[in-house]
This record gives sequence, C-alpha cells and structure tokens, in this order.
Amino acid sequence: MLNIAVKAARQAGKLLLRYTGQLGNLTVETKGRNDFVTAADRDAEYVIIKTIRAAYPNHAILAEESGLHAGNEYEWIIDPLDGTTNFVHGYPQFAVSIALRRRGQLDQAVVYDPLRDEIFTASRGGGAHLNDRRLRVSQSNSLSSSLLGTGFPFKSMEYLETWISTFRALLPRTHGVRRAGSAALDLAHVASGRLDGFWEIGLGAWDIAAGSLLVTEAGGIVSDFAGGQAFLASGNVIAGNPRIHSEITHLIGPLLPPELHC
Ligand code: 2AM
Ligand code: CA
Repeated sequence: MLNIAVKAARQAGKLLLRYTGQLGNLTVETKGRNDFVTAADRDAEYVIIKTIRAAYPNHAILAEESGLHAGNEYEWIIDPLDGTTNFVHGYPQFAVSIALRRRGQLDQAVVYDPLRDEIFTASRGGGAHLNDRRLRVSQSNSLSSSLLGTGFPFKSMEYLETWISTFRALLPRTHGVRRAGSAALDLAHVASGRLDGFWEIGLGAWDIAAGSLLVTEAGGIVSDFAGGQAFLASGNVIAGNPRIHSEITHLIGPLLPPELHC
C-alpha cells in the first residue's frame, strides 16, 4: 500500500511541476476567504485517486477537493497540493500528502516535495524514511536551542489574537520560528530533525494526516492542544521531539480559550 501511495505522490508531483512552468495561465478560484483552488489541485487529486482506485477499488477516500468517497475500512486521506497559496504565487514550498488510515489508526504515509525531489515515507511500526534514509527527530533538549515551525491563522481570523499570544510566548525562547506555508512539509521537517517542533491552529485532516505519522515513526510526539490524539478532527496540532513537544504544550496550554482544548 505504501508503494501505491509513493507511485501516486510521484505522479502528482510531476504534474504539479509541469504547472509551475505556466503559472500565468493558471486560473485561481476562490473556495472561501483566502482559500484557493486551481486546476493543478484538481488534476493532481484526480491522478492520485485514479492510481489508488486502480489498486484498491473498495477503499474509502477523503480528499481535500472532492471530499469523501465511501468505501471499506481503509481510508486514504489526500492533499494533492499542500501549500496552494505558495504554489499560485510561485513561492517554492508545496507538497503532495497521502495517508492511509484503517479503523482510526494511521498505517501509511507519504509526503512528497517535488521541487527537492524528497519523498518522506512512514509505515506504522516500520519507522520513517527520507528517500531511503531512516529519519529521527532532532535531539534538541530545550526550546532555547530549537527552530520551530508554525502556520498563521487563515480563512477565519477568529483565532488570530490567540495565535499571536502563542507566538509571543514561544518566539523569545527559541532560535527562531519559520512560517513556510505547507503543514505537511513542516511535519516532514520535524520528522527529519530540520525543525524541532511545530504548532498550528485549525488545519484540515488532509494537511496533517501523513505528516503526523512521519513524526511519530521518527520518534516524535504529535498531539492536539489538550495532549490528546484528536488532532485530525480538531486540526489543532503540536508536534516535536518529546522534550520540545512537552515544552510547547505547557507554554501554550494556558493561553488557549476552552474550545481549543482539543
Ligand atoms: P493547503 O495549501 O492545502 O490549503 C499553512 O498554514 C497550512 O494551512 C497549509 O498546510 C495549507 O494547506 C493550510 N491551509 C488551509 N487553508 C488555507 C488557506 N486558506 N490559506 C493558507 N493555508 C491554508
Ligand atoms: Ca491542498
């Protein structure tokens, strides 16, 4: 199943790269405030679904652009283009994200960065890999020597002040904070130790499903803001090596309104 996911991700990545050569011709549609979709998202999603369907016609699919396709207990969670805003501006940071969930547990994950030709993979219990190299989260044992990733609030600005308060609490304690615009790649970079931790409010399940398995299989921790495992449902994520995850969780917990304790 991981092989099929890798094949689908590479096909989609190749297609996205072709689109980057003709961004001027790409029509950008608005799904909602600050929420964009292009033919590149749709075509990449189509290619991924076609490849998965050919191998596993009975599996269910949850994909960012086409929603839920019913099936059996295997469910593929697909973001054909994570970082659409970057993509439409020609900013070089985007990825394809594909995960397989079975009975509530993530089993397989692929995040593909076509610009760097980096393929991040994980299988539950089998570790995480970048191309063919085994991944470990960073060894950093304190926020004071860490580089963190985050995402700004988008769409609704309801939690902008809350996010700013978390940023204010974390930034001065770290080496720095990056906001690169693809949560799937941010999590892949936590898995590979390039980032020590990551936090964001209100993502989609497809943005984080694959990346979260990469992090846990690389020895890191992923949780929601209450320290639980409901992050795919809430979209609220804290990830990091165990030490950094714990520091972020303790620092931002008291700053969150009650409805974000999930
Ligand atoms: P997307 O490009 O697939 O939409 C960046 O903060 C993260 O938030 C990305 O993973 C991005 O995924 C996600 N996101 C979802 N909706 C977004 C939006 N309207 N603007 C920016 N990022 C969005
Ligand atoms: Ca997307």
